[in-house]
Amino acid sequence: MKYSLPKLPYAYDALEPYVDAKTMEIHYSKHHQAYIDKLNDALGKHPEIAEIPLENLLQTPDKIPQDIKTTVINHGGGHYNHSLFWEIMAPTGTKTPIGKLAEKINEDLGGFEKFKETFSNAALTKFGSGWAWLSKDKNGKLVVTSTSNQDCPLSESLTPILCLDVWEHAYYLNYQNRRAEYIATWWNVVNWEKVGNLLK
Ligand code: MN3
Repeated sequence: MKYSLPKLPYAYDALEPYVDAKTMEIHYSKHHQAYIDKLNDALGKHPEIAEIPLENLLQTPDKIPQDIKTTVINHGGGHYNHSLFWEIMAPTGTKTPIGKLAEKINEDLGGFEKFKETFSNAALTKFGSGWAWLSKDKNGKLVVTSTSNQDCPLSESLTPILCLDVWEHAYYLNYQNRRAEYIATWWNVVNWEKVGNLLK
């Protein structure tokens, strides 16, 4: 088996009350694991691409054999997206971006408050299941986007540095239909130091 669950950098209950322990446990140990299992199954059918890093496959999906292409985009995307998602959250930290990241957000996105509004809106208005993203484009400019399903910004020539999962499995136990509340409280657990490091 090629891919396995990355270690969660904190305990299941570490992000409470914003992200509850039960949601974190199921999301990480069941949902994320399921993406990994299906990704490994698909790649097992094509050992010739087994050595290509997942990032490269998602950046250039044309490299993926046709019969497993959709599976790798869905479940490989699921593995990549969730791995990033766990990393960009933390129980404590700076409550706002610092250093170069703060400067870039001011420069490219009209300041932190404006960025939060744009990003929250992208997350809120994503119809169905998907993600909101902060990414760096080819010219190094920061952009806010959203994707459906487990589609990853890597496939749009972007380098993601912050993401928010708005699939119902990410919030339904605690927030039910209140996606807006989930989004608004999630800002409390963003690991800005990590996001700043990813920008570099
Ligand atoms: Mn999820």
